[in-house]
Amino acid sequence: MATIEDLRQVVSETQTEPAVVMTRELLAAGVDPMEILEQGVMFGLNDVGNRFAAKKAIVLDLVRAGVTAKACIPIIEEALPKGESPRNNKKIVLGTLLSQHNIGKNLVGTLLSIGGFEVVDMGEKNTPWDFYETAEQSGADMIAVSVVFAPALEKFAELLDLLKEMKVRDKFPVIVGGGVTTQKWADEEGADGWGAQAKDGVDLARRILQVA
Ligand code: B12
Repeated sequence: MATIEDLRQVVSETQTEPAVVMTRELLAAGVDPMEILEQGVMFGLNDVGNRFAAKKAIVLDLVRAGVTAKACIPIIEEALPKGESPRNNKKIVLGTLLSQHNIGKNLVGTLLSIGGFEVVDMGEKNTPWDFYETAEQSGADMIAVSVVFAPALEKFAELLDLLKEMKVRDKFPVIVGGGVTTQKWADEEGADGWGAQAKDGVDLARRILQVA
């Protein structure tokens, strides 16, 4: 039977079909879906990212890695325990700032929904103004931002400045995460919370919005 290490390997090689088959196999064998996601799919994606950074992979490899991950993730999401949390009346606006990378954002959205929150998914390539406008128009309780590549880092500072300028900084707590962010950076920027993993988004939202 395939192991999580095998799954990581085929994701790293961007072999979509074998990755899908192994994901199914691991789930059928009772392996924890979050473990499959984090140690199989995400580690494999990281391998591709590291090769790209070392100039041993090209953009097409990133595209293929994205396709492979996106084929496995819905199968894993299906297997996540659902309906454990009652619906709460808290609404969270979620999107990526600038970037096209939406795999992490989508995971955050799925887990927030499973966690009982209403998610307003703004999709990709948003500007600070998009976040502000959507939060106002939807009557959001919180903004969750996914920052996956470096140019978005300074845009995050712009978002917080914009919220201050519009006098809604207290109205919309802002949480952030994503591959290029760190706790230290988020603290320095003045974010209300930072998470390394998608599941941290749920803990942060519960704590900040005081939901049981
Ligand atoms: C797949 C991929 C792509 C795909 C994305 C497909 C898609 N639909 O998402 C495509 C081909 C589009 C792509 C394009 C590019 N990419 Co790219 N890509 C990747 C890759 C390999 C994986 C990204 C990913 O999905 N990771 C898995 C997810 C689950 O991780 P994540 O987003 O970080 O999310 C997790 C946590 O961070 C957290 N999280 C995320 N958001 C949030 C939010 C909150 C509130 C919380 C609490 C938590 C949280 O939860 C998630 C799960 O636990 C990474 C390498 C890597 N190591 O990540 C490079 C990477 C991100 N890409 C990179 C680059 C440079 C690019 C391009 C500029 C390449 C180019 N020259 O064109 C373009 C940019 C396009 C654009 N305008 O956005 C760089 C960024 C470097 C940097 N410092 O800026 C990376 C790091 C590769 C590298 N090592 O150089 N890419």
